[in-house]
Amino acid sequence: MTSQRRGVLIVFEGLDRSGKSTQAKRLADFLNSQNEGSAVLQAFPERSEPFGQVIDRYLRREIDLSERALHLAFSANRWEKEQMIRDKIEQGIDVICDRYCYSGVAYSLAKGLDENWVRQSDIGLPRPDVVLFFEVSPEVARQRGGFGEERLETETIQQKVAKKMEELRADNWKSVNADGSYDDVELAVRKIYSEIDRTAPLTSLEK
Ligand code: NYM
Ligand code: MG
Repeated sequence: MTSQRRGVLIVFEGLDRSGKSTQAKRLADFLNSQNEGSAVLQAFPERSEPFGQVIDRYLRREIDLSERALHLAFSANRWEKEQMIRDKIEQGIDVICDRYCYSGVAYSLAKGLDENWVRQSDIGLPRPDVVLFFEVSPEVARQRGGFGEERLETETIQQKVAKKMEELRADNWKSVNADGSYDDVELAVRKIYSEIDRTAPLTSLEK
C-alpha cells in the first residue's frame, strides 16, 4: 500500500457579495488544472440534496420555516455531505467549501438564537484546516450590486452577521482583503493554500 498525503478542507466564509464563491471556484479550477481531479468544490447550502431543497424553497420564499427548524436544516444539509468530505480527504483530494458551519452559526446568532443551542448540531463534522474569511467593505459590496434578492440578504441582517462572524474567528482563520481585484484576491488565496500543513490528521468540530 502506498501512503499518500491527505487532502485538506478549506472553507470560504464571508458576507454575500464578498466574492467568496468566485474565489472558491477559481481555487478549485486552479488545483484541477495543475492536477486533474485533485480538488472538489462544495457549496453550502447544497441545494440538490433533500435538506438543501427545503432550504432553497425557504430562501426563495416558497415555504416558511421556524428559525430553529431552518437552522437544523442548514446543519443537516452539511451532514448530508459529511461522508463525501471525509472520503475525498482520505483519498488525497482537497475539499473546498463555499460556506460551512460558520455561516450557520453566524446567521442564527444574528437572529438571536442561543449560542450553545446553535453550536450543537455541527459538533462532529470535519474541522476545516483553514477558514478564509473574506472581508469586504460595505461600499465595495454595494458597488457589486447590493447583497441580493433572496431572504436574509438585507443590509441589516448582513451587518449583524458580519459582527457575529468576527466573533467566531479562531486560530485556523485567515483574513482575506476582498476589496482587491479578483486576480489579486486569487493570488492571496493561493498563497494561503500553499501554506497549509497537511501532516496532522483531520480533526472534528468540538464543543
Ligand atoms: N446560510 C448559509 C445560512 O443562513 N446558514 C447556513 O448554514 C448556510 C450554509 O444561506 N444568505 C445563508 C447565507 C445565505 C443563504 O447562501 C444562501 P448562498 O451562498 O447565497 O447560496
Ligand atoms: Mg447568496
